[in-house]
Amino acid sequence: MHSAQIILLVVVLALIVGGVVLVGTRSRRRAAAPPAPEPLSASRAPAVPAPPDEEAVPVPSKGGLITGPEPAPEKLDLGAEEEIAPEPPASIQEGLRQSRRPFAAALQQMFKRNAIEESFWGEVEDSLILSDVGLDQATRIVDEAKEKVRREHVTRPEAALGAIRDAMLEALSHSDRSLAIDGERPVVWLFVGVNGVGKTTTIGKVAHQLSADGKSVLLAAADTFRAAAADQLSLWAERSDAEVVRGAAGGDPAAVLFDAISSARAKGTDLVLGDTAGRLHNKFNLIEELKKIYRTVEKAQGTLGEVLLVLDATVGQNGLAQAKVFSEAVGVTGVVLTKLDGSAKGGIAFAIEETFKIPVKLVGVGERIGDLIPFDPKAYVESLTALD
Ligand SMILES: Nc1nc2c(ncn2[C@@H]2O[C@H](COP(=O)(O)OP(=O)(O)O)[C@@H](O)[C@H]2O)c(=O)[nH]1
Ligand SMILES: [Mg+2]
Repeated sequence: MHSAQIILLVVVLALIVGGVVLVGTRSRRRAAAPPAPEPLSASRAPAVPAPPDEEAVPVPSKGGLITGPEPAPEKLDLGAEEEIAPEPPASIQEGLRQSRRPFAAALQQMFKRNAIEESFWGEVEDSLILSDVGLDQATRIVDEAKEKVRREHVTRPEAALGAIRDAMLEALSHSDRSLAIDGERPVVWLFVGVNGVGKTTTIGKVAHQLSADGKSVLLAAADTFRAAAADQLSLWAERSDAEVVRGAAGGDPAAVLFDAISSARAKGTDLVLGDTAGRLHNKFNLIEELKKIYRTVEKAQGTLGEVLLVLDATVGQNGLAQAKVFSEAVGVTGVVLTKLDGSAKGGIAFAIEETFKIPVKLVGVGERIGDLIPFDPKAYVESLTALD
């Protein structure tokens, strides 16, 4: 063998050995490497596996529908059981603890002045708008308070607070907020609204309160669009001592409601609470489905008591525009304003009544079963304007 050949052989051997060592090190490294972190979404995975048929339901592409933000992952875990244990009664003051701050804080600043000037009113109006009260209502409240202050020759800013409170209360004082509970059995309440606003949770809370008041309640799982929705409702039924009627996932929601009302009629149940889908393949389907569900109440010989539009206080005024389709599809009798505890602004009840001309009847102030209270305008206005 020539020396050149020997050198070549040595080089080739060296390359082969080096390669093997490198591959070995790599694979050892791979084995030793810590597992890749779970994607963030995994930690928020639903408490139960996603229903198998969820894939089968075509999910509309972005913007194709009337929905709010992408729905949160299905959450069947309704909270630890111990949370149901004795809990302090929910109150609007407690619920608005977070949201009253901006408006009250702005008022507090304004009241540091010596006299009421034109700019004072401009600032009140601005802070009302920033608190989600809505332009029209803010203007009306300020005009009215200003007029009252002028009539009464008030000059000190603190004295204007009463006028502002009166004007705010006046804006909310023309509604009948009573709930139709009595009537020929079964009285039916339907809950409509965008996905994720809190329909199913509200139904659970309402069922709990009605049951506690001695009423017999049956829940109709007419949101068949999301398979897990019926499970979620069944859990609430268990917790609130109510019955539940459910159909096949993806089945006809109106048929579920029909069965529920028929069953309630047979048993003499006082109330049927109907859950509905907040999202369908497209806007047309959603409206048609809602109308069909609405007509079913009569067809099944139930007494339509309430059609409650559920609105999420945290989505602000854009959410109201998206929810309008529901009030246009069916005759809504009242609004349930949920998540007021999570709203950083709190004044949305004014804008809702202005936009929909429908009274806010109930307010959700938390996720616990007792966190639903009747809407009391006086307590609401006092909470929004409470100076610390
Ligand atoms: N903080 C708070 N969360 C709420 C309230 N009402 C509902 N939620 C939460 O909102 C989420 C969506 O509720 P869900 O009832 O499933 O909405 P649906 O899609 O309209 O039926 C859940 O995590 C609920 O616990 C409320 O008043 N306050
Ligand atoms: Mg639901």
